[in-house]
Amino acid sequence: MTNPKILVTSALPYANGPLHLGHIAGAYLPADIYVRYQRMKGRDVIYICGSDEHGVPITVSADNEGVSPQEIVDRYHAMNREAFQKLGMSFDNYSRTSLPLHHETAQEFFSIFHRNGDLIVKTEEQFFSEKSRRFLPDRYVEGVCPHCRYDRARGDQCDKCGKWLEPRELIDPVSKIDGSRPVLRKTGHWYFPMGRFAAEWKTWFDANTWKENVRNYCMGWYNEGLGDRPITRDLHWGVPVPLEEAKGKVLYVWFDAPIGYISSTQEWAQRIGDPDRWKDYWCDPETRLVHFIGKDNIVFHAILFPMMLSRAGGYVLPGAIPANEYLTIEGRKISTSQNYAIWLKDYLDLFPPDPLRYALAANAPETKDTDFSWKQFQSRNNDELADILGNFVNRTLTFVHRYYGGRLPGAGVLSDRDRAMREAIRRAPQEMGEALEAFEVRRAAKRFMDVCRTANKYFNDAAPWETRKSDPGACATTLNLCVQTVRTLAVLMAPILPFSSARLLPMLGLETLPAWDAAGDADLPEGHALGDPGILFAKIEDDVIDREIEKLARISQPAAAGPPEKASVPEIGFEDFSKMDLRTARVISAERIPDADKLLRIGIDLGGETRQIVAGVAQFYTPEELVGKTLIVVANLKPAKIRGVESRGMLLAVKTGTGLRLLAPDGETEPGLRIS
Ligand code: B3M
Ligand code: ZN
Repeated sequence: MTNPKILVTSALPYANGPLHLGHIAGAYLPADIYVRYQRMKGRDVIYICGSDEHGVPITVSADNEGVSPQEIVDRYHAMNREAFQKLGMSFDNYSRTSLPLHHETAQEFFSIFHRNGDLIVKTEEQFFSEKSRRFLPDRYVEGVCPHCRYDRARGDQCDKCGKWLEPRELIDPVSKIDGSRPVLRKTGHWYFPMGRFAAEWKTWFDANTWKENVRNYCMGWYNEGLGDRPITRDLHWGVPVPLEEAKGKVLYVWFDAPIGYISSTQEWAQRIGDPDRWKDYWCDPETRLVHFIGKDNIVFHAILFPMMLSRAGGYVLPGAIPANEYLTIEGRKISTSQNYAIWLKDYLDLFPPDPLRYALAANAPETKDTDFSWKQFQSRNNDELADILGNFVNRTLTFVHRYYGGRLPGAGVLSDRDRAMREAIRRAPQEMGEALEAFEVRRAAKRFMDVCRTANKYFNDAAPWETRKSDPGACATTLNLCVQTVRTLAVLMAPILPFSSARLLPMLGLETLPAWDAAGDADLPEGHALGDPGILFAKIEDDVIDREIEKLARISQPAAAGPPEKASVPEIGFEDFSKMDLRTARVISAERIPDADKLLRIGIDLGGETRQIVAGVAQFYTPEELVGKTLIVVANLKPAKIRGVESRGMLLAVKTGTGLRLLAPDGETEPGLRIS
């Protein structure tokens, strides 16, 4: 096979806030693992990213803090770049879209389309705040989604159903800056007529294989009609539209941001002193362009950007889009507005990067949402990294130091067991590589740990501490194979656990890491001198983990009436279910809580015991209609304070299209009965 060029991108994170584990698990870590693997395969790969510094997410953050957008992007660009670096993200370039180079490149695209007649100008009515005297594009307006009725849909996209919206489509729109009801006002904008290019796009799209979520989202949009999409905005922050008659308008952030991949590559080429080098990747149809993104970005990477590249002409189009699903934390959806997240920076202040890389890789949200729990993280570190991988490496290296003076003993005749071990490490690079080529980092991580398990078991079964006396030849063979296996593992672990691999190298007495394809060669010579052994993974104690769990539990839930959570729900056994103390409860009192228009303070009778519960049902029930009802409550939920009011238990409810309905037993029922 020839050596294809691979151009890998990760979504440019908005520089309006810190990164959290949800970001990392999806668009970043899997990409870094993939890229590190490709480099070790000797492929011609570059990895491009940078901060997305435009758009309403930035200006809204600036408005909220009362500072300039520049101040926001400077702060978070620096912060995110540093956190990425500490996590070991190996970008070839990490740029930012506020750079003049990016502005020029983005404007160039607009100008090409403008010149070629690929844009339409339309004057249409758009939301305007009379109170603040300004237009309200995109996220400056929120309202009810016309498709799924989610009540906090943003003007550009609904977070719940993922549909791309125009602010005008929202039901009950409200201005985010001043809470006013916006009015419609005429303004002229440039539109990219996606519908006009749809047939051409479809032919290209159908000729490729795509991940299922990418195909499904795209076919959904395509079937609804792609229409004309406005690519300019009435905003003061962004890339100015390069036309005299467009003063005061900027390019839509989703028009300029993907071009950021190109300008970041241009910046890289300049930095390495070969300014045209970016074209080797972007302008070669043989390049494999791979976009790692989250599923909410699919439409932009699989439809809009390929159309832009194709209309501009001469650019390679994406060959793979490994779009990830979401990560939940302790069973709950991440919410930056409620501060419910694990921030990468906070993690890195407490723990080394590798255990997180491994835990997230082993549990990557590839085909469905997955959950991160601190307990599972602890177990991945203690029971897998430390007890299996770390233990195998440590017992092997210390044994060789103790009994062979730190020099590799030679192997004699191989037994069946030895041959099986030898075969396992010979096959492993290929097997793990196949998973990585397919962007399946979960499978790769699992395959890797399986090899570690096999190795650890081999050490146990071969029992060198016994054969050392009874059969020294067999003992030497075992240790030879174990050290060869440690060498194999040092290579295989490098994409996922780069820091640990780098620490293992001197312990193995090696200066450079063997190439991926040489990982299974078992070619360390007899007598090879090992370095000093050390501990690769420290165990994490319960109290450290418990503190983190506590921290998250203290972040209060948005009352019972939050939006339905799309969290993936793992299977549980009956013992898990029976941990929940679900009971019937009769409402004996209910009243509004001052200054909390969604909450009711509810007194319940639990069959002899009375309690107070705070529930977010005030918009759906009056206090009067609740009193006397028999409902269902989780009686053993940890007490919590909601808006300063103690709540002991939680009412069960479902969110329907129109609001919230409390659950009740069918027919007359006593209070306090256990549900089973
Ligand atoms: N900044 C959206 C996001 O962070 C956006 C990605 C741009 S990729 C060109 O979800
Ligand atoms: Zn929706």
